[in-house]
Amino acid sequence: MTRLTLSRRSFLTGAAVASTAPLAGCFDGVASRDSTIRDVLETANSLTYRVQRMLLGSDDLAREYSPSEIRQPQRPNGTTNPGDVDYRQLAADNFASYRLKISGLVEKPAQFSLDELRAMPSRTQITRHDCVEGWSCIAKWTGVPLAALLDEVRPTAPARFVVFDCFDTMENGFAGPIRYYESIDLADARHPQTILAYGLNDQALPVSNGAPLRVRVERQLGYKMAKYIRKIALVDSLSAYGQGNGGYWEDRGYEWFAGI
Ligand SMILES: Nc1nc2c(c(=O)[nH]1)N[C@H]1C(S)=C(S)[C@@H](COP(=O)(O)O)O[C@H]1N2
Ligand SMILES: [Mo]
Repeated sequence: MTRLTLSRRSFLTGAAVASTAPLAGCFDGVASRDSTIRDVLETANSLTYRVQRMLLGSDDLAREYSPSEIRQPQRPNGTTNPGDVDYRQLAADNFASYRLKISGLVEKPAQFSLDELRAMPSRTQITRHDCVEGWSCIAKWTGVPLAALLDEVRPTAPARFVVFDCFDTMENGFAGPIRYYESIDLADARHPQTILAYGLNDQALPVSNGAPLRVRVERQLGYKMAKYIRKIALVDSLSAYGQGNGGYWEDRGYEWFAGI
């Protein structure tokens, strides 16, 4: 039981205290070069998906903060300006011709413009984003609950995962550039705080933070929160994507279930 109480969130908070950084700030560089903290984080990674699921309960909410606790802009990380040609064209007209396509194991595949998404019921939440590198930011996110979109497209019985396909590519290898992608299970997809965000701190979501649409999965680490969402698919297996581990970073060794 002791082991289970060692959540990644408490490690991150501990790291912040140790470095005397303000508790609610962006802890830039706190852990990125500290191998001890890094090792501890990787130990926390070994908590299994099933154990974390049991502990979390399906609808427990991540902590939400007050506006006064937003102390700085959300620190852009990873890709901050995709070079993809289609993306550049969409960005040039402020994403007016962007369409979010949802397909795969659904009864009613559909696509949504940004205006349509903005017209749907929205949710705003002030939450803390924890990056595996050891920094955190508190920010206010506004978007459409993913559950509402799932209700529209109606996943079929075999659907187990939601896969987010992104516009940005991460590196050039022999096989060409690799697109960022991520995935979550339906329990997280339907969680009340899981939103496709188009707003950040009362402004339109900036390109550096994932415009036009990025997912918030508040009970998991930052790398789960795909930015620059190109399309979404409902699937029964993750094997067809990348190396089959469910995400760009998962294919490079990170845990698929990155519970905090
Ligand atoms: N498409 C895409 N999504 C991404 C990334 C990325 O490089 N590309 N980086 C991830 C990581 S590691 C983090 S910490 C967050 C950073 O989000 P931010 O730039 O809004 O802070 O986005 C995540 N989602
Ligand atoms: Mo991250």
